[in-house]
Amino acid sequence: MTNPDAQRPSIVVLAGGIGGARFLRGLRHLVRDRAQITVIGNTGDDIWLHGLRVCPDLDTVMYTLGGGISEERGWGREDETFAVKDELTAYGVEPTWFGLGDRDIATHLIRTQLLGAGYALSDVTAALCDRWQPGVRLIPMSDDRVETHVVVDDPDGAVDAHGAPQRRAIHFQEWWVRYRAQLPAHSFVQIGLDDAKPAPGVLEAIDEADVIVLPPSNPVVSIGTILAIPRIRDAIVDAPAPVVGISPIIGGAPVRGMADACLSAIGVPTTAAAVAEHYGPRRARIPAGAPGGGILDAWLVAETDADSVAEVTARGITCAAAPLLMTDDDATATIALAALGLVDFDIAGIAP
Ligand code: FO1
Repeated sequence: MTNPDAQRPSIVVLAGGIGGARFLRGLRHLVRDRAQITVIGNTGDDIWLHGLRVCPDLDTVMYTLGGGISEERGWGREDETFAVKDELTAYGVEPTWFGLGDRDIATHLIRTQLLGAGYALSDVTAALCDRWQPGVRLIPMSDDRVETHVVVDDPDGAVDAHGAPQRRAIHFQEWWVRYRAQLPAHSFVQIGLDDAKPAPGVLEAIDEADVIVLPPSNPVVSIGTILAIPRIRDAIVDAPAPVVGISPIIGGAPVRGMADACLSAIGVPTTAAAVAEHYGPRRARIPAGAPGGGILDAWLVAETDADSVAEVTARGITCAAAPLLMTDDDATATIALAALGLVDFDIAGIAP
């Protein structure tokens, strides 16, 4: 029997794509209906493509929790075909480096039509989730358009008047998919960020949360982009709820994706401790005199990084090591339980 939401504890999760979605599936497996899970989804990866609005991270969460994800790719739909993509390629239509599957295109057609009719992205996302029933409340970080672009040396080798490489901003998806993040990123620029407002319900969810979780999503372009939306980071710093994160870096490398390329672009070492430092200890928890303004109360690292526990703890962040490979929902549920335990968040009846 599901308790009315008013009584169920509220878990708020800031999520990007594949890593965040996989974590959410294990978290849902852990709490079942004993807690309400609200996901604040990254939309900085979004792209207009062939006239369609594509929201990769929202769709990855929706498909993964709704049972429609391609497990093999981690994005897009299972049992997918790419006939439309092949036809577009036959017409010589660019870009050909981003594969929209035929089933996936239905989602983008509906989203584009509803956005065109004036509905907000958060309303459109709720409508799409009606079909998929992800078992969580999925809210985009903002209804405003925010797009991550990456400043790189011109891939075609153009140089400026002094013969230095010409710098160019390319869409995150071109950097991520076409160039596999192999072009050194000088910086990330979120177009539209300054004027973006948190989507309806985001600040309220943060303020009313019983616990806030940073899953092993990309700390720069996924969670970092959500935190960069004006007022979201401050809302988390000031929230009554404890904040716990799970390291996306194990043994000096990301488990999947290319978070290392993103971290090096902002001068953060690719280590579990450095990412914790990057998020920062929360004001109330830091030793007197140390720099504060962070958002982390606790940080879960992998067993291979157990030697960093003391360093993170010394920064005022509760830290422990545990197995962090999300090999299946049970393993991920165990990770979620360990993370929630670091901030004494216990849901009655949850068996370890
Ligand atoms: N990733 C790729 O590596 N190649 C693709 O062709 C590709 C297409 C694609 C289509 C829809 C979608 O929702 C995601 C897609 N992705 C693709 C993954 C996407 O780049 C990532 O999910 C995120 O943007 C990073 O988390």
